[in-house]
Amino acid sequence: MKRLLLLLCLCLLPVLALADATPSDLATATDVATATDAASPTDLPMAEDITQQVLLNGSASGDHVDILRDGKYKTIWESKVKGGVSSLTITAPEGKTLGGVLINWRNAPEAIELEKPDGKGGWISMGVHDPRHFAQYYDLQGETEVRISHANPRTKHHSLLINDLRVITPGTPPDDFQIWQDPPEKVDMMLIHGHPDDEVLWFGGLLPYYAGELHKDVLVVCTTPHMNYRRHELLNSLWMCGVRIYPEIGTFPDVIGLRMNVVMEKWGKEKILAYITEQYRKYKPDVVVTHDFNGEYGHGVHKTVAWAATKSIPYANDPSKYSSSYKEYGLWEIPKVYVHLYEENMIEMDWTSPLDFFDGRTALEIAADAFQCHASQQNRGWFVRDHGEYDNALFGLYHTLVGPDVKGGDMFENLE
Ligand SMILES: [Ca+2]
Repeated sequence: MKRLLLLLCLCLLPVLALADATPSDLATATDVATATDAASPTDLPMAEDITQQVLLNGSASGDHVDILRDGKYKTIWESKVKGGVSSLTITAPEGKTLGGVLINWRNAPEAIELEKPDGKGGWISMGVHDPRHFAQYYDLQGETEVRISHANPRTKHHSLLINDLRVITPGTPPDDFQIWQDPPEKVDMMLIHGHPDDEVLWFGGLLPYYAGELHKDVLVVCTTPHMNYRRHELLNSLWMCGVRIYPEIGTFPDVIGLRMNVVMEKWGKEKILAYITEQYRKYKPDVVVTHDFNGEYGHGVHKTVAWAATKSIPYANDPSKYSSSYKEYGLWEIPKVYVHLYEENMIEMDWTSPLDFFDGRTALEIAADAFQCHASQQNRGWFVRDHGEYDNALFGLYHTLVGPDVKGGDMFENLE
């Protein structure tokens, strides 16, 4: 089931990408199309993960290339200049070809050029790609050797900084191989939270249930990117939960402490309100879910996010507020907004039913596994719990255009 869905997603990618394609996007879209090539699911062999078998910059190991494939996001590789170009080359092992590479960038660079050998000792271009994502898939089109470098001739000598990568042969990628979709013009649900790991700690089975099981278009907005390795932990967690739309990752710094006014001062009241208002207008969610007003255990960032997410509800539909995003995206009136642990119009979600998408596992079990993706946040006393003081199954309907929930347990009640 999951494999079929992923295949469908892959088939849709060219269409989505072409909707507002730039020349560099067109290269990406065309490349993705060759990956699946309209074959039926039974025609496509499973891709083989050859990460540990490829030569990286001509090396099987050593020369620091092993930190590119040690599975750790804290070990970061930096490219060196060779022949005037700072690049990464990937060479297939004997008898195999390169299907694609997933690169976890330390910094998502500007446009990247993919090249292949021209047979005369030089390189010819396979296309220019705008990475956009911190975890970016590149189709390597069955070549045996490729070179990756900055596309801009003026920055060809600039370093590439990569946390980790994975390489596969042509075919259907493994389930955990992240090929992210750009957000559609309108989403079903938006989860707005503060830090990587909040998405499962305080919202429990929300993402596995709505994004995975029900295939809703769910966009996660994480306001605080934190360290680069935590961005990748977040992406791993979201992918495990069945989210396939690449998240919006904000640039608001983390602020340690419980006081909301300290966070507000650092973030800027107007800046966070403008940011959230823009997300509402841009992605037009039917349902928004956000933090507890009391910040769960009192975290100032969580409190500020809840405040801004609710304060911005009328702003999204008010042309006098933040005119630049109004001019770009128009207005949006959000039908329903849920706040974690909000005591009015409270509903209790059931995260404990077996889900087909996850082969009978429950949304809560998947969320608990996804929390393990946050390797840097383990053993700190946090658990994914649908009970107790910070029960991740309790939400209050803070705002509704479609009346109160009557049955409960369904955030899309009265919308469908
Ligand atoms: Ca690494």
